[in-house]
Amino acid sequence: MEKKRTPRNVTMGKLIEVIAAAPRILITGHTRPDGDSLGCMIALSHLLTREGHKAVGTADRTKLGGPGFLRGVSRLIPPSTAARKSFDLLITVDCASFERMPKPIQPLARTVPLLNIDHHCTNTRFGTWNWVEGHVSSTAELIWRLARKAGWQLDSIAAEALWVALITDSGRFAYDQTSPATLRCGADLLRYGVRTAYINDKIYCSFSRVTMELKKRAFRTLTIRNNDTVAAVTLTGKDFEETGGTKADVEDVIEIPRSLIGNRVAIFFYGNEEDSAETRVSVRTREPLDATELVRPFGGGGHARAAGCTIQEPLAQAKRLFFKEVDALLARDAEKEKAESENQPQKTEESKVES
Ligand SMILES: [Mn+2]
Repeated sequence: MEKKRTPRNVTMGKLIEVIAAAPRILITGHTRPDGDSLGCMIALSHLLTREGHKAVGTADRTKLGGPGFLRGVSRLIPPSTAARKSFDLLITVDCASFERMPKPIQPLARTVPLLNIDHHCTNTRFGTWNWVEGHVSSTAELIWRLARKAGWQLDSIAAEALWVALITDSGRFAYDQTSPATLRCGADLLRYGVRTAYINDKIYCSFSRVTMELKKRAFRTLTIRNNDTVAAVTLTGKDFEETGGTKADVEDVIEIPRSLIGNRVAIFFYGNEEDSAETRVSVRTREPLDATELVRPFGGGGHARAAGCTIQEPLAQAKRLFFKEVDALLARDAEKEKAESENQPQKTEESKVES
């Protein structure tokens, strides 16, 4: 049976009514949940349980990273387990599309009424009811507003989960979408005994010695080109062998080249010097440079600012090929900029004449 879709945002009153009428509620974030997704899942399932619902969140607990310390994580059930249970309502939090839901949950989402709460402007409004606010810092802000409106009593478990969601998605209150409302939300959460310094350590100062060793090695390989606009770090199979680490231990290693003043293209190469197997490349760009243009010649993909590919060449040759693409992209961008600046003075000239 095709479910009725409402493209517009549901009212807060209707939303509370839908939740109140559902005894058994499953809450899911996106696959491989980040801090916002996980924090909202934990907070909402905890609050609704306290309100007398049978509410449970779902995530693969073995892959939670930093926010995995949150109290309430132990109550999460794996998606494959959730898929075998019956629910009256499915709530997605911080999940921009149907496909972003954990795969095992998707069949369930086709039959159970679905409430979609999110802050991604790209959200496809796949819910039976949708509450999507693209300009808000985090889904946590929406869950907090909902809790306030519904009169659900916050406690330290819910507040810490929402705090983690809020600080991770707002970049500790620093990204563009941080608003007075974001800070009001944070201020309110602090009334419930949030351990701010402890959480900061858990999320931002929690690198293992393996990670530190790998980053140290990555720093030594830092290469800077094109007047500081291009920077790259490299790790080899030998680095991982000798440290006993994996790529998961250096997920943010690309922040090393990316944090150089003036950086426009940051690259992480992972391959081997000698054998001709393959080289993995991760790349981050800054506006307006399109990272997918860099990886497309090698069959890679991703987003406009973050992409990756595998080059079927040993490290040195792969680097040569990739830097050629980078140079070409920068040249195209310079051309575009030149063309625009040539148009610009003409316009102002004209407007001067007019006025
Ligand atoms: Mn989010």
